[in-house]
Amino acid sequence: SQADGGEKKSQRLIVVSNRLPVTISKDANGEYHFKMSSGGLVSALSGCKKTMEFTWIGWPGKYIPVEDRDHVNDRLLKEYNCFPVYLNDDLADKHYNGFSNSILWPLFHYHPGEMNFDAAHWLAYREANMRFAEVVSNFCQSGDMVWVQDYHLMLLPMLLRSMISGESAQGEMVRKELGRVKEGVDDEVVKDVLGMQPGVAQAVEHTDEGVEMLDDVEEDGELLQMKARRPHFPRGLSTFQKQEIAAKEKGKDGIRIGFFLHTPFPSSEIYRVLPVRREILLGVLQCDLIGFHTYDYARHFLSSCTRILGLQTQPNGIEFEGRYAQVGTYPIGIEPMQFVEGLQQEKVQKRLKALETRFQGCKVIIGVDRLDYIKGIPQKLHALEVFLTQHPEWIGKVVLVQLAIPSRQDVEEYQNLRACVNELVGRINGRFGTVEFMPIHYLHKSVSFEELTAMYALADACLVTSTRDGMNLVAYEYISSQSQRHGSMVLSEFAGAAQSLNGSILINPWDTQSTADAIHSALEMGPEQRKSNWEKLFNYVSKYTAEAWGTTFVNELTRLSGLPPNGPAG
Ligand code: GDG
Repeated sequence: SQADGGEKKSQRLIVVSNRLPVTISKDANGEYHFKMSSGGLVSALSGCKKTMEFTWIGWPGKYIPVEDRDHVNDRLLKEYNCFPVYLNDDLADKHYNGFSNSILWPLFHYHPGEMNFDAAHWLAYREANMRFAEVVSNFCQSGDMVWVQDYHLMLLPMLLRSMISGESAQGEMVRKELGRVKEGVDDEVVKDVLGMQPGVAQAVEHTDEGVEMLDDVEEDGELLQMKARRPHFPRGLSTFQKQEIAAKEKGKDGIRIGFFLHTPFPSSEIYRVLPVRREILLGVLQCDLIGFHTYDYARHFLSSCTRILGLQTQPNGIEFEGRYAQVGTYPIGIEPMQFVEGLQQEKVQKRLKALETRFQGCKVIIGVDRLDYIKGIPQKLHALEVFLTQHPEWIGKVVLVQLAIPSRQDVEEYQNLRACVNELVGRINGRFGTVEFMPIHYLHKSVSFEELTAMYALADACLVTSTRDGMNLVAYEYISSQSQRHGSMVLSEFAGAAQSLNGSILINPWDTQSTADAIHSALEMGPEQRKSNWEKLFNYVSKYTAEAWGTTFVNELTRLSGLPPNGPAG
């Protein structure tokens, strides 16, 4: 929208995540309704939205009939800056529940025993990443920044690079497995363009200017084949340089791609269990910037690249096919003011008073976790049981309010966990409970933001016992809600947050005795110590916010050119 053409157009930022942050519903009259969700990522991007032209691409979470899509797409884009990637239910299920949550999720959290590798799920993962790449590549223009989120989309950077340029990233998967070279095309030509991703562009014949090819182009929902031309490349160019030349012809050069992993990246000794370990690494190596929550995760990623791909790495990145993928640490945060201000609401204050009356004379420990085996809920319950056994004077004087938010209920491991936790809660309550008193208040449901804030403010301690956790934002939220009480934060050393939240009581959740001891210290800690801990913690949480995280990552990505810091090697 530059009338004079001289003004610099604002930077475009495209964020890609598995789910769009919008929930779509259709009422009895056939009318569509949209509701924006308020997740962490939404607030994290609020800073970038102020200075950039912003679009969010993702799966809308629901099947939309083809005839309704024009209307839905239009409203999503105009009202919410969102653009959908449609997946049918079967593909979405195999991609999300199948590969993402039954293979990558357990493996990245050091649960190889829970990993169910199934080739059909891998194919679905690839296919879904392909669909995303098609939508993003159609959408993006020269100079755009594309920021890919999380483990559901680890092949997207590579597929996107191939599509925007027609020049394949050297990923073996793209070359061999996705190769859908049309029959009947001259062998020599096929060889010449094998670097391109067939199925996206197919070579037809050589001309003086380059290679004529047929490009698959989607128009009005129909797949058309259009003639396009790929230039002859001078000898000795890296894949990166060829990609840029070819992309320029299509008006899609200078596109920077970032990737952020919200989970841990495991040690290479665990990562190498993955049957498709090469493909996943190659998938993200076409990025300009790859971000992790902690230094350890970044280091594990780099050492996996060395051990599995045989690549040489630098402490801050890795050169691959002429492109430099910078690797860095960007610990996420929250918007603490949402909790500080939320707590001032009359409704929340009223609820807090009611809860305080209900639990008078009794200390409250809060646990808030998705019901996921990485959150160490059984470990937490075991530690509470040991604590109550060794300190019977606390029976009747402390309760654990454990919120377990239903999660991924279609996956078998989650159903097993649910049964296990039900059993433990029943056993412990049966053992220590009386008619008047139960030590564990267990809720298997989600609660409103207001209720959650009131519970955070009520609690004298918060207990996070994850056996692995990318970061853990519950700890941040509890700290933000404790300006009055200065409650103790008991935090697993296996949560990324343990690297940042200095002032917490750190525990190893597998060490039941130490965890029980930590519960004891948390409850008995004097007000001065609690205050000084809380001040340190709140200081950190206020400084390293979600918005700061988003802005820092995007600013770094803006700065990068794709070239190695000291020019191309060799
Ligand atoms: C992944 C990584 C990383 C939960 N129940 C309710 C509710 N919540 C909100 C919490 C918090 C969020 O859900 C949970 O965030 P976590 O960070 O603890 O965990 P994951 O969902 O596993 O997130 C994690 C994160 O990505 C970000 O990178 O930190 O390590 O696993 O915000 O408040 N909110 C409301 N009602 C509930 O019942 N309102």
